[in-house]
Amino acid sequence: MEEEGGSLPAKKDFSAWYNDILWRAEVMDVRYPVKGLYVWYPHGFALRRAVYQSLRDLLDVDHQEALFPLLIPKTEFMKEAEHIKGFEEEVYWVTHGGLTELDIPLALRPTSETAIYPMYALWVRSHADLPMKLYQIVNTFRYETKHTRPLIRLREITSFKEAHTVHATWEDAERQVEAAVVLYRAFYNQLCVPVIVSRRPDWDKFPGADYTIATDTVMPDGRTLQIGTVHHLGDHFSKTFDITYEDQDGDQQYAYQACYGISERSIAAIISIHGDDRGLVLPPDVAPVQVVIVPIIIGKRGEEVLLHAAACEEELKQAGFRVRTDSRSLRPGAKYYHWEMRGVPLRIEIGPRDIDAGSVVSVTRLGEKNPMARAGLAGSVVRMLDRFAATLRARAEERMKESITRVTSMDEAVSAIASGIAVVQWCGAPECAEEVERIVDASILGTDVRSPYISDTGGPCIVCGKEGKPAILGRSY
Ligand code: A5A
Ligand code: ZN
Repeated sequence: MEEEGGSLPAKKDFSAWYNDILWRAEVMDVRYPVKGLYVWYPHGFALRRAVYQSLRDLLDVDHQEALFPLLIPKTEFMKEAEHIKGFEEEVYWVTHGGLTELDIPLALRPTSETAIYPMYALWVRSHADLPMKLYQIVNTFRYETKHTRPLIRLREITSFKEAHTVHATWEDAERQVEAAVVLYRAFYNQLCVPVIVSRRPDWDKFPGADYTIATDTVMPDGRTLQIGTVHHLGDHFSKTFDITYEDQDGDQQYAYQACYGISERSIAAIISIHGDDRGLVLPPDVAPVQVVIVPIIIGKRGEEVLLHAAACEEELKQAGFRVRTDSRSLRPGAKYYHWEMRGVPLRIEIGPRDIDAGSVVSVTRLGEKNPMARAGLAGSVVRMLDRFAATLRARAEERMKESITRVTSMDEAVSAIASGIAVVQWCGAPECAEEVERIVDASILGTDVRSPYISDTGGPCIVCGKEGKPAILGRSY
């Protein structure tokens, strides 16, 4: 067994488990000698590729992929006042080319509004050009001062998907915000990761936005993780960058914009929410290996077993599965351990007795073991993986539900936040937010909460007693 470095800590010690699983399952190597920068191992990168393929497929329905430069001239970066205020402490600057000081310093993009919008000013001409919906998947750099963590808080975000859309009216941009929320829900549904959608308080919105809608999930330790945001930018940037279009009457109008982003936090969520004491548990849609075939070579019928395994592999490949046969000369137990750690949803074991019985043995990553008829194998695997995904989804959904508690007192809020999200009534006043945040040592994450578990039942603000609305409170990563 691969036990050189001891074994994976139990998941109930989440922080130790998370740090350990990243290298044991060969997702990330954290030994790169720059803080906040990490290295994708091939297995992690294959997972990333599948996750981002699923995101691309969803976006490509009505967006187009493009690619803008990494470097942004200071003169462009400094144009939008709110945006600068929000990001100035996080920007890395390139000041020299070799030994020569640059006339205009260049920012490493922390996000690409100020790289993209000067070009949009050139590209958007008339109402016929709208809506314009582009996205790119790039690396961005943020000099984060909070504790950095692999996949969660990075200084180089390697997998930043940012979409930037342009519309004729504020209402059109608002509809796009809603469409983006639907898209992110579909994305996280494929990852079997439950999300809670809410509107960030004004002081927490994206720098330069009218408002921000966020999707959060709850991690096993009860802390929340923001795994996607959608921003209505109003006309703030179009006025700054002069993005105008000619309307039907021939008049020049400022455009309205939206933007929305997702990072490799989506992968942190998959790992954290589904993984267990034995390693990763990957949703079938994005598992780099969906089915692993383990030939059980005992006695004299080794050749025959390998031939059967190869035939199964071929059949499953033809059916479109990502499948591997592990014919290394290791004990079956060592192979099971290896592929369980890496999260493979389904294992198929084939030995001489299975051949005689016209069947194989299937074992899901959740430990469900069944004989499966050799005939019609691909169809059985489809059904098994569908059921597996449904179970993952239901299990995660149930935990999410359990981690949300409606409370009416500060004491209740404190205990709810220890294991998840507290829902309080809040009047909307910043003073009341400050007060409750101070007492319970957590943040108001959002209002206008969209979750089947949280309804607006009315009631007084937890601080001042005036009529309030539900707000979610939690400690976030
Ligand atoms: N231009 C818009 C889309 C934007 O930059 N929005 S954002 O700042 O909210 O980032 C989008 C998403 O990227 C966030 O919701 C969060 O999930 C992720 N993200 C932000 N900073 C990150 C960091 N330092 N490391 C990893 N992911 C990060
Ligand atoms: Zn109040």
